[in-house]
Amino acid sequence: MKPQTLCATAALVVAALCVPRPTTATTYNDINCDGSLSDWAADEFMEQELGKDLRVTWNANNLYIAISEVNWTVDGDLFIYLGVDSGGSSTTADWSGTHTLPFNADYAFTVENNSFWRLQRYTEGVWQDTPYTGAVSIGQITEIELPLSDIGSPSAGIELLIFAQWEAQQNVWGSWPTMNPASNSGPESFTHFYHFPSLPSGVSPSVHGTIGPITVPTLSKWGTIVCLIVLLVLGMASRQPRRSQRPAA
Ligand SMILES: [Ca+2]
Ligand SMILES: [Ca+2]
Ligand SMILES: [Ca+2]
Repeated sequence: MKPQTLCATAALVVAALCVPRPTTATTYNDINCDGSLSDWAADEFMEQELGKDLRVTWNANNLYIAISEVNWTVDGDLFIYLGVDSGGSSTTADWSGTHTLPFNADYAFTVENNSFWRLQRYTEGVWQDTPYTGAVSIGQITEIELPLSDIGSPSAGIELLIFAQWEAQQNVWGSWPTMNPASNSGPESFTHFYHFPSLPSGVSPSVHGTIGPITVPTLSKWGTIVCLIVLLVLGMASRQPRRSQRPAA
């Protein structure tokens, strides 16, 4: 292959690696917590665990989370862990036992049933109840509004992990991201979380959010490394003297 052709091909590869993926813009979305999913867009669906769908979206004031097809009165308890800053705890609040988180969580929203839920904050070394001013609809379809002002007004994005326990034991039957363990047996060490580097308007939550510990900056770093390798190979190829230009022996 001629060096010029090699350069053009490599440039196309570099361009493909470096151009961001197109997104379908949906945020900001205003969700009505009413037990209906009609106000959610397709690209706000994150993952399905055992037939239970997780949806996430936001607007300028609230983060919204929906879990469908679980009756939290009889089918277990719901736990939403959020990281919003560098502090926090990698151990969950005690609820028939504790679990280990893959990040330092600062806030936890817990649902026991359709008449008991609470927001907690990890502060002064313990999980403590903290004021919650959002709206919820807890039924076969659960929609939860988390006012950003209730969770520290995160400015550097959020980490998010959600799991479901048995009704009266700490055994985990489901978790989102679904790469996490859910062994139905005692304490878990969770491994993965959703990372939203920011909560902007005009993005698709399912594209904007990545699954950590591989985060957006890490993927960008690898893209940069691949680009540098390609450019290095190109540079070496262009320095090779053409056969016809070699001096006669
Ligand atoms: Ca709704
Ligand atoms: Ca944190
Ligand atoms: Ca329950």
